[in-house]
Amino acid sequence: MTVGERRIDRGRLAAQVKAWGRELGFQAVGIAEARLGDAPARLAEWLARGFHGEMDYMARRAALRADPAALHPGTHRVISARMDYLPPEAAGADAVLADGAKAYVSRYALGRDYHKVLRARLARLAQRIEAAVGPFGYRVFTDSAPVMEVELAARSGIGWRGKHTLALSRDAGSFFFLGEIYTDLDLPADAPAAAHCGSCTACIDVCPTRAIVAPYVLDARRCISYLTIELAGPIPVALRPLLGNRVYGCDDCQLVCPWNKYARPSPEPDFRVRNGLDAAELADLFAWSREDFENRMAGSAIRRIGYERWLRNLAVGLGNGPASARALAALGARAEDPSPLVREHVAWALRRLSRDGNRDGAKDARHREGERPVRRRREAPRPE
Ligand code: B12
Ligand code: SF4
Repeated sequence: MTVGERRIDRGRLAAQVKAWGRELGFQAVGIAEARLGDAPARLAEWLARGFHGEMDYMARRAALRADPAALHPGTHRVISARMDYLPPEAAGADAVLADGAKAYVSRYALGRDYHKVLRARLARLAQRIEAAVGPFGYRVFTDSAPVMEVELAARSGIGWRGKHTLALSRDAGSFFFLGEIYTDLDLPADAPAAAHCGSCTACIDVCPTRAIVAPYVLDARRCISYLTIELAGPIPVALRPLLGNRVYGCDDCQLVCPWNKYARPSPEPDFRVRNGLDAAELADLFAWSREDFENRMAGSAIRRIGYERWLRNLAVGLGNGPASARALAALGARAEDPSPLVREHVAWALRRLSRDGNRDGAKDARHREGERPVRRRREAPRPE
């Protein structure tokens, strides 16, 4: 291919891009054609069914999402990159989920906000390409742009789409972020990833809120990740008991997945656990002032939801936990909170704890009426 005046060996450049990506901290890099097949039609159906809930941005920017060249004119190929995020030293997820006095924070949010990390790294990768081929058209994205990231990752060979809708890889499971470089370079595209879920339905069966309504289809309005992060107002009362102690996101559908036996700890210092968030007590977090929240969550993705939503989620966690003197005192101290949102969730939690009586010492708060037990990761299917 020719870039400006230069003749470039496309195959060699593609191999270099992947090697540079690994040097820059990505665990895998793949290249896809900038086409999405029938994915935009499925996106349209998902939106038509209202599964996006209050995420208006998903509907507003659907046309750009459906066509890479509409988002960035001239886009011909998409370089997709994977960065693993499991912090090596984090407390075990199952143990935290089983302890109703503790707060479960999704593994992806235990360290620094990944957006900046990935965007900066992708920009450096693009600069390395530019140094080799001269000026070329590109734009980098991760998460917050109208890009069908999982679809593009699957098409670039990075991973197949699991039934929980996330990208999965045979050698890394699914605990990774995705980012892309949209480019006008005519790089050779990789073969799409083959699927290896077989007949396994562990992720669908384990979901506490039954949010995966069919294989590959998620009703976000029921997903704990949506309820604790995206939803601004009150959490629907019927779903509150099902949240257990999950106060920021949810990992259940990934924790149960047999392929996550192969998930690897991230070498990225930015993803190391901060503020003891891997195994903090709900009551301790609930005692943070607004200033504590702003200071301690600076640089964390959690800061984006703001103090009120954070307290709302913690109140639900406390209401689902043991009715210990600590929990009751923590909730009582916020019964007159200035925020109506927080007050209402605190009142709900106090009613729930008083209804259930003093269960001080109860370890697992999830085995109550109407709640689904969390299952351990399945052993089957054997990797193909
Ligand atoms: C909106 C969003 C959410 C929403 C909705 C999630 C969803 N599944 O749609 C909420 C808030 C619930 C959410 C939660 C989470 N998210 Co999110 N989210 C996104 C975002 C911004 C857009 C996703 C999207 O386009 N959804 C719209 C629907 C229609 O798309 P879809 O699910 O891919 O739908 C496809 C399938 O239904 C498929 N399909 C339908 N029928 C069939 C049939 C067959 C046979 C097949 C093969 C496919 C198929 O076609 C559709 C179109 O492609 C992406 C970033 C991005 N820009 O892509 C991150 C992203 C998907 N999220 C991510 C993460 C990490 C999470 C959480 C794990 C965070 C957490 N721990 O709480 C959870 C996981 C929940 C889950 N099981 O999906 C990562 C996933 C990385 C990975 N390994 O895949 C992404 C890619 C962000 C990133 N840059 O890393 N998320
Ligand atoms: S993240 Fe949790 S609530 Fe959402 S689909 Fe997965 S298991 Fe269900």
